[in-house]
Amino acid sequence: MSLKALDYDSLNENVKNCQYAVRGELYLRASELQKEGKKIIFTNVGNPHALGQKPLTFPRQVVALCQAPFLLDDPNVGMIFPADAIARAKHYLSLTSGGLGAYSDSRGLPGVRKEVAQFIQRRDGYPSDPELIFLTDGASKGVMQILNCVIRGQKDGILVPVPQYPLYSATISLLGGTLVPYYLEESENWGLDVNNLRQSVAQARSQGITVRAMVIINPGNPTGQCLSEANLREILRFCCNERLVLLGDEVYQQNIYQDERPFISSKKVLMDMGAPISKEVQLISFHTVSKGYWGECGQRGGYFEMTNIPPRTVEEIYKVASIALSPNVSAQIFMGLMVSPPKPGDISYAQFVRESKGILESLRRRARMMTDGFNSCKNVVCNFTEGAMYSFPQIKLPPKAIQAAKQAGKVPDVFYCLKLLEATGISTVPGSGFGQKEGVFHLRTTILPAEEEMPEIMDSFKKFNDDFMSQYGVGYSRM
Ligand code: DCS
Repeated sequence: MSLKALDYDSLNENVKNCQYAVRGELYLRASELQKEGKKIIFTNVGNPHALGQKPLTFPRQVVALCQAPFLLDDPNVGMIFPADAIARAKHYLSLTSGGLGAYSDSRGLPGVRKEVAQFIQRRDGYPSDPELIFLTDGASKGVMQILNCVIRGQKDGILVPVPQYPLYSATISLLGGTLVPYYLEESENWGLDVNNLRQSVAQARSQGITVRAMVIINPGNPTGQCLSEANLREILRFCCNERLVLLGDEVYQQNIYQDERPFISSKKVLMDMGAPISKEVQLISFHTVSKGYWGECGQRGGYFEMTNIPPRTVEEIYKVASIALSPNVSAQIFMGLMVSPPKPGDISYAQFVRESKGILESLRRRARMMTDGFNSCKNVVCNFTEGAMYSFPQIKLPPKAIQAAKQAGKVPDVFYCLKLLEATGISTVPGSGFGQKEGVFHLRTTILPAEEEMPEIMDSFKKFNDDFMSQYGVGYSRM
């Protein structure tokens, strides 16, 4: 009997080959344990509100009013909502054609795209054109749309950092392209060495792969490093010479926990380099409302900005975006608010600053607590989380533990993370889900648990780890 299209054996192989560890085996087991009544600390996903982060007040007030515009006609509205929130809600509603229940243009509301362009211009000091900004349902959708335009088939390669956030590996698999890895140097604070890039490209080419684009994640996920300006310049020069499109994933640009290397956008560095390179390199930059001190993951708001992309290509990307009709309109308003928050003198300014600073300062302290906690554990070493939302310690698994994992039919880091989960309820993602060098093991955890819970979590991690290491002997597996 012939198979039907959605019988498992007849599914698109690209779908079956695609792996997404952030919601993989560990997550599924954690969900099961939770159903059985065990307390689980979900540190597998960078989902701040799920771990208790409170939403910023002002943007929620504005969007609440946009969702329920009849409140604006209530004579008591001013008793619940500050005047600047009311004014902003009216402003955003005036940018829509029928409120939040109406589709917008598939590139997003022109008025919000203009606000995004103004934000980029303020941030970078260079003009930004709203026509080259598309609003998306989270950064993920934008990344998928762009990779879809780039990848023509199996012979097309995309340079992706290893370790990487698996949106990239998964989407490249889904689209039937080839991932070309370049390794970040753990011993250099997860720095990016352009010589590694050259080697990766040469090797891919020798296998008949056409390398078409390069992904950078800055600040890094899962690795947490912030790229220096000099490094970004090298990368842009490399992309120019190799004729690669640069996909700059900058979703963690607000999440910076050190002062030596503040965030600097790829667009600014490119423009600073001047002609001819500033007119040559094709760059797509991504941003989101899911991260930073906003953490509004569930709203699904994002944008991408295109630099040096020919108008006919922009038209094609517009067409692709149009198939999905319209990004979420409420999320577009969150994006508008993120790029134009309350200003000094506004009624809500002080509260907004207090809330956002409070979150960022606490994240900075948590980044430090986690790194120090991991580094106090037996056979664990961890680079400081300079930015983003994750800690990515290396776990030096003793040979006996590797043996035990093999016997259990598990990848060694999956084995370790499962044991950690069962013992402590801490739900992490094994390093193999992000890619790592052969024979080296990691785990990723977010730095998002509530600050007051952090000492207890790190104590319980340390106890588990040190017992585990004693149980399996103290040998080192690192080659
Ligand atoms: N890019 C990077 C580097 C990310 O880490 C994420 C989300 C995204 C893009 C997509 O975000 P949005 O689609 O929500 O805008 N990070 C995932 C992670 O590693 N944990 O949680 C989600």
